[in-house]
Parts: sequence; C-alpha cells; structure tokens
Amino acid sequence: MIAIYPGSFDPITLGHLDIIERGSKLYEKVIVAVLCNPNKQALFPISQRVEQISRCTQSLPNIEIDSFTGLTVDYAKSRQAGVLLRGLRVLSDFEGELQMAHTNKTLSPEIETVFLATSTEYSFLSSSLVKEVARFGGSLDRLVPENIAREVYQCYVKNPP
Ligand code: COD
Repeated sequence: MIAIYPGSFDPITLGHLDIIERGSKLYEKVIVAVLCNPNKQALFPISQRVEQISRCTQSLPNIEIDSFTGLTVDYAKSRQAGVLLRGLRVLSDFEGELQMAHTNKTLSPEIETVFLATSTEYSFLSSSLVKEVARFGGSLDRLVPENIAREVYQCYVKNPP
C-alpha cells in the first residue's frame, strides 16, 4: 500500500521526520507531498522544501518526495495511494484534522486517513514555532536537522525582522 504524507513542511521539522520514518515502516512506500499553495506566503519556495526533505530522508529507501497543487485526494488517486498519513500532536490538532479527514473521505471514500500520534519529545513542535524561534535568534537544536537550521537562519539574516 502506498501512503501520501501531505503537508506544507515550511520547514521540515524533527516531528515531521519522525512521522516519515515511522510511516516508512508501515507502508510499502510513503510519498511526502508538499502542497504548492500560491496564496500562502512561505519561508521557503517549493523546490527548496522538496530538496530539504530529500536531503533529510536519504537513508530511507521507500520514501519519495514530490509537490502537488489542488486537492490532496486527487493527487493521492493520481499516485494510486490508499492512505493519507497525518500526525496528531495535541487536542487542538484534532478538530482541524478530523474535519480534513471527513472532507477527504466525502470526496474520495476509498482513501483512508491514518493518524500517527506524535512522539512525546516532538509533541510541542511545529514549523511556525521553528520560524518564531529563528526570528528571535534562538537555538533550533532538537527542533530541526542542523542543515535545515542553517537555511532557516539564513532567511532571517537576509530578511531581518
Ligand atoms: N509531531 C507529529 N506530527 C506533526 C508534527 C509533530 N511535531 N508537526 C507536524 N505534524 C503533522 C501535522 O499534524 C500534519 O498532519 C503534518 O505533520 C503536516 O504538517 P504541516 O503543518 O507541514 O502541513 P499542513 O497541516 O499545513 O498541511 C495541510 C494540507 C496541505 C495537507 C491541507 O491544507 C491540504 O490537503 N490542502 C490541499 C487542499 C485540499 O485537499 N483540501 C481539502 C482537505 S481539507
């Protein structure tokens, strides 16, 4: 079975990577799919996010990185995927995630959403938090891989707040 792990990944965090690694043990193949959303201002362009995720997942044999536009379920069907993989951190994630899962199920009943609970050490971690910490010069150790931290800091050196 092929699973899609869709998201913004702006930037990829250790929490995302934990879900990817654990998902890779459950499914034949996991396609990490970066949504291309021209209406949302992102820190990194799509091509750079795809490259960052590829770099961070090199050691995993059954991971593919891609980007997509439009509905996630349409993309999933185009890739013959049966599962949408999502991560759950805290109760506040649940409402939005459940709404998304029900919408996707209504649009495409044959595709299941599967949730993986966050690992305890990443339960607080989000891409927004990473950007906020970097904006104020805080340490990104234990939040993102070192090579990603460097690129995040560079954005704020180029565009100081
Ligand atoms: N631990 C565990 N899981 C985590 C962590 C962590 N520390 N951090 C993030 N995650 C999980 C998130 O809960 C999420 O499941 C996933 O990782 C990706 O997170 P993000 O923040 O990078 O991506 P999102 O949630 O912004 O992605 C939203 C989508 C792009 C999937 C969504 O907007 C979408 O499907 N858009 C396409 C249009 C569509 O199909 N709409 C209909 C569905 S509503």
